[in-house]
Parts: sequence; structure tokens; C-alpha cells
Amino acid sequence: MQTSVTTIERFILDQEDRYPEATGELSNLLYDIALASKIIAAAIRRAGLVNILGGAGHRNVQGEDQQKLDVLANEIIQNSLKHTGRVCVMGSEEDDDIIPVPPEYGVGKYAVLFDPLDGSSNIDVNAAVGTIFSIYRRVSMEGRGRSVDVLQPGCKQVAAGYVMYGSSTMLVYTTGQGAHGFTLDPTIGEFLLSHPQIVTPRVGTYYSVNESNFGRWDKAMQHAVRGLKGDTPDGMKPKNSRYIGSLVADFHRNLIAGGIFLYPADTRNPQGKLRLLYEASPMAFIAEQAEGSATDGLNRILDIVPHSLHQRTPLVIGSREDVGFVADALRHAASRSGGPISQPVP
Ligand code: AFP
Repeated sequence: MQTSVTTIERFILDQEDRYPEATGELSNLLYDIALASKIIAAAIRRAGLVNILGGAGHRNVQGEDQQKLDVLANEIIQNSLKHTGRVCVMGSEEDDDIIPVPPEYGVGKYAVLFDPLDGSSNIDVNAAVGTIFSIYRRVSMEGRGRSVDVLQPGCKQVAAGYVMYGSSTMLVYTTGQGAHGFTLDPTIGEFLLSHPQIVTPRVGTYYSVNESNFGRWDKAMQHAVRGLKGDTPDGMKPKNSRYIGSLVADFHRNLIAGGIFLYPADTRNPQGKLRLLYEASPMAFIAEQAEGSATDGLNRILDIVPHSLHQRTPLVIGSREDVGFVADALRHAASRSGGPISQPVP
């Protein structure tokens, strides 16, 4: 039996020690989120037993059916954060507007955004789902938090992470000092350091994309994806296809094994499907910290300045050379046609 392990708490505190000026607030906030994710993990494990699968009977702001676990996870995270005095405002993929901290609680210097249960359409088939979170330092000077505190470009994130509820529960996070992964040991209820300083391969094995949308992409994107499969003269060594339809699970596999995930714009989703603030930006921060990269096809995700809370973006993320390959293919196609890039096929 191993007698020396690094818990997430110890790891976070060790990292904080490198910054003498740190107050410990961010560390505690990360620990609050880790605790919330343990409660969500427990709820997911019980889901099949306590009959809380299925739609909760109303639609979220994206017009999607909410699963009961979405609602539960959303509540769990908000309840774990709102009373701490560390947060000034929250934003959730499940809520239309920013979520103020109730007046009876104090506010702190951080704004937290989260997708409480991403990939929730996979719950009924027992496939992996996840929680994604993103933390910004507030920019408003006083009072309770406002929209301006959450509408910040991804490069301003002070921390981001995700929790994957799969065959085991894993938490991966970054505070800008590398990306680190922890696995929940259910016997002691602690996240233990399992993947320190993750570095994703420069070239990946996998490509992950919903290829049923192929006919809805523009010609340049079609060419790029064919290239990833090695089907074009300018293409790469062919990659293997893997797609779950749960961003956390698809991203995590590619992060560890190497690969590229794409959700391009298409005729049905001309701005892309995924949300900039809840999905793309936090994953982009982690990808870059693991020496990968993330773009909307051409532009760095972390540089996009959001104009609305539920803004969507195309996303191309993963191994650096693969993401670069797609950008080159799109630029090439644009220079050949002289036209705009990434316009969906009419
Ligand atoms: P759900 O939360 O509705 O299942 O959506 C999941 C998701 O936002 C993201 O996790 C997936 O990568 C993507 O959508 C899958 O979308 P498609 O079903 O259109 O491929």
C-alpha cells in the first residue's frame, strides 16, 4: 500500500506557497469546486439507482432539454460557492443571466463561470460527462459583481479546470503553472495527484469531430478534416477517429493520448455550437498549459473578447501541430478562393 500521496489540497497549497503575496482565496475557491464535484460525482454514481435520470421538464437558455442531473449539479456548485465570501458573481451555462451572490453573503474578488454538467445527453447511456469551470479576477471596482466581471477574454483567466465523471472521477486544472490531473480515490474521498504537469503530444493519434455535420461545413473545413484522415495529397499521417459527444471526455482523451477535437461552424450553427465562456475558454487555457493549442479555426480562443454570456464559437483544440495543420488548411483555402474563411456551405 502506498503511504505517501499528494492530495489536491496539499498540491494547491504547495503551489500557493510559491506566491508570498497570495491570500489563499483562490486556493480555497479551487478546493470549494473540488468539493462540489465530489458531491456531483456521488449523485451521478447514484443516478441509475434513485431514478433521477431523464428531463427535468423544462428547457435551458440554449433551448435544450435539461436533465435532472444538470439542475442538481447547477445547484450544488452555486450552493458551494455563494456563501464563501470569495466570489462576487457567477455565470452558469444553465442560467440565462449572471448569478448574483445573495445579499446575505459577502462578496469576494473572483468571478466564476461553469458548465455544471456538460455532455448531459450522455447520462442516460452511462457515458462520461463533466463539469467545466473558469475563474476570473473581478474587474469592477466596487459593489457586487457585474456582467463586466464575467465578460473577459480567456487570457485573463486565473484558473480553469474540468472534472470528468467517467470510469473514475478525474479533476484537471490549471492556474497558469501547467495543467495537473487528480483522480478521486473513492475509498478515502480525496482527489490524489495522478497526472502532474500534463504535456500533450505535439502530434496526436486521434481526430474527434461530429462527422454527421460534414455536409454542413464549408469546403475549407471539409478539406481540413479530410487532411486529418490522410485523404488529401497535402494531408497528414492518417489519424484514428474517436467521438463521444461529451466535450470533457473527448478533450481529456486527446489531452492524454494526443489528438484534435473540432466543433466547426456549420449551416445549422453558423457561430459554432460550443460556448466560449463555459466550454472553449477554460479548455483552451488547459490545452495551452499542456503545450497544446486552441483556435476558432484561425484565431486563438484565449484572445476572443466575449460580448455576451452565452456566446458560441467554433472550436479546434488539441495537439499543437494538428491545430496548426487545420489553420494552415483554412488559410490556404481562403487564399486560393480569395474569399472569406469558414463560411458555412449555403
Ligand atoms: P449536451 O450537454 O447537450 O450533451 O452537449 C454536449 C456538448 O455541448 C459538448 O459536450 C459536445 O462536445 C457537443 O455538445 C456535442 O455536440 P453534438 O451532439 O452536436 O456532436
